[in-house]
Amino acid sequence: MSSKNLSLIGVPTDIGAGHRGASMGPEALRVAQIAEKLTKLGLQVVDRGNLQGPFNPWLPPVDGYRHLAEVVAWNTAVHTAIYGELANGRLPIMLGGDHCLGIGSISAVARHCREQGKALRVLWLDAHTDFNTAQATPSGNIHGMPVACLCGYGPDVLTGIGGTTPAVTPDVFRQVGIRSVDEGEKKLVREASVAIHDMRQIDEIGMRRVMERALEGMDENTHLHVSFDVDFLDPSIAPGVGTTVRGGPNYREAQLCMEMIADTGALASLDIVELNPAYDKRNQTAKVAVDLVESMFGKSTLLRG
Ligand code: 4U7
Ligand code: MN
Ligand code: MN
Ligand code: MN
Repeated sequence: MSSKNLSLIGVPTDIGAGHRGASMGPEALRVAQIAEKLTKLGLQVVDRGNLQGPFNPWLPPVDGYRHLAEVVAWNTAVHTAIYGELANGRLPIMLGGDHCLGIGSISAVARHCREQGKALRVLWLDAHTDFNTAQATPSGNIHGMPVACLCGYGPDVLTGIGGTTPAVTPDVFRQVGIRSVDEGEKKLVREASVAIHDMRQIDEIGMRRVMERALEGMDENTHLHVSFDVDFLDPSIAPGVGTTVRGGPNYREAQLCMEMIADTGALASLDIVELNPAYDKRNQTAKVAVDLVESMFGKSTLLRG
């Protein structure tokens, strides 16, 4: 691992989502003892508390975007915070918040990699490709658009966060767990040649070979960023999300996915997003997410050492 000094950054907002409640995600992860559990693995963990931003006014979309100005404000704060942690040689873990915040965090990671001459790989664990545009979106919710925005398809105020447009090229992404892509979005991901490892591929060749492919071609110079949308998981183990899609990875498949991330030794930044405690029962989804994050940082690998 390039750094064992972890910084937790809470981003309590549901500004880009279609259901309220992801704003409670950071606290639910803390209640599930994310800091304590990572500390037990021998990592140095500092909780930076929460970022601040505008309230969710809960208005309808305007010109294809809901809450665009507020989404810009939150993502600008995220970009600054994540960039600062990386510049200090630390490993930032963003506790979301909805997935629109990936624009701020990944643009910061990309900027850091450019400055350090590092290669970037983004592992996007999600039921959705999040590649909608104002024209393609069925909802106007910006949590369905972060990958497109990062690749330069979106409003200038979002594609320009971090100073360079586009922040990344589509070839940095490997998407795993995909099982819900909108009609217009399908055309866009195909045109951009995003590498998608969908659920059918997991069914056909198994999580092990899917992850081998998704992690292929990385070296000592690669910064691995994981963007973990909790709706990646099957709703039977993770009901606490706003946008459940059945047929996701089960507990063992998800564990293997995380263990293989740990084995790369390249994990250098992480988003945990879309956790929605309003849909959860007894914080079980936060607990599963923390359990999986422990594996991502080597918990199960230690047993094999
Ligand atoms: B998430 C959706 F229409 N595609 O754009 C949309 F199905 O960050 C859902 O992956 C987006 O949870 C889900 O609204 C965004 C919908
Ligand atoms: Mn997502
Ligand atoms: Mn999703
Ligand atoms: Mn979602």
